[in-house]
Amino acid sequence: MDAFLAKRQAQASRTHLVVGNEAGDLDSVACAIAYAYLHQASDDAQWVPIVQTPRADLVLRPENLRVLAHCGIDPAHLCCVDELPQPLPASTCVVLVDHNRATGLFRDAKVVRILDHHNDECAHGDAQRTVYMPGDAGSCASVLTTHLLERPEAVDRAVADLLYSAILVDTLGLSAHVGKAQKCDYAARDLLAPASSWADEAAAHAWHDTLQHAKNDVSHLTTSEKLRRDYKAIECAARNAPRTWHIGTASTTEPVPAWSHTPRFYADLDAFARARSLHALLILASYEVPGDEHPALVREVLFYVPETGITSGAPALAEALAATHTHHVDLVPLDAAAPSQGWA
Ligand SMILES: [Mn+2]
Repeated sequence: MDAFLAKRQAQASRTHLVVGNEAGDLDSVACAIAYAYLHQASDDAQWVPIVQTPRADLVLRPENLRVLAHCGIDPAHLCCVDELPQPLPASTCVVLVDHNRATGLFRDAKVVRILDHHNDECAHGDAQRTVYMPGDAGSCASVLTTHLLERPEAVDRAVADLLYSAILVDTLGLSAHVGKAQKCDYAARDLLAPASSWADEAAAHAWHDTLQHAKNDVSHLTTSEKLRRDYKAIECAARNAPRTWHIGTASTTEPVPAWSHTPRFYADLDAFARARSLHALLILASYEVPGDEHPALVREVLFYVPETGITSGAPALAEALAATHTHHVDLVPLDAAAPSQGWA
């Protein structure tokens, strides 16, 4: 696997790219590598897996590095987004994994294939698509496994380990009570586990704990690094000016209230939002707390609007969100610090 990646990375004409989403999570990285690897013999095209993380930021995801090391993959042999020519050659073809609308550098590339598990934005009408709803697959690695692995008994151990690790991380260890794991994920587990390093359930649990621990240990990161770790940009059409809202979402595993009271928290949020010309920045925290029988999953959202953002519409939008009470969403106010400028 590592030799394959080194060869692909050295390829001069990178015109066929398998691209994971811009958050660069394990699911995206594993799917991009696995897709390229699985198609090396069966396709005319030389697919190059792309990690949508600048090389310097690979260290922000220790769980990814942990899995790569386990699979014998040297991160130096991966191709990072900041190592591609800008703009891309006009002949560039792209396979999207773990998202279904091309972003950034890939926006105008020819998308030929999509494998995903997010709400389908129905972009790239010509592409061959295998897009599951989030409620039907907890991980893109599961979609890829159930659709592309024709002979799972012959699957390479490194491929099985990459995909199985991504499924474990995305579904919180395939836990039934958290509710992220779906039928597709269990089916993928059944295909991959026997070929992987964690054939029995106890070993898989232990591996998941190791990865979760690596993922949650963000204590050494600055606020800007925590925001960059799992970041996505969204554009929303609006009826009034500025017509297009630029919204950033930063997913974290750190409780927001305590974090918001740390020095320079809002100053760092503000600098982060302004550097990306954001109208609003959302921090989406999700983490487990001990429960009566099982750990419970807590989700928090902090909505920050810099002074230059959509301050007039922000309070109304936040109030509308806060008024949402369904069996899925039951928001209660957070005990977070207030910013001295901007709005949260
Ligand atoms: Mn995913």
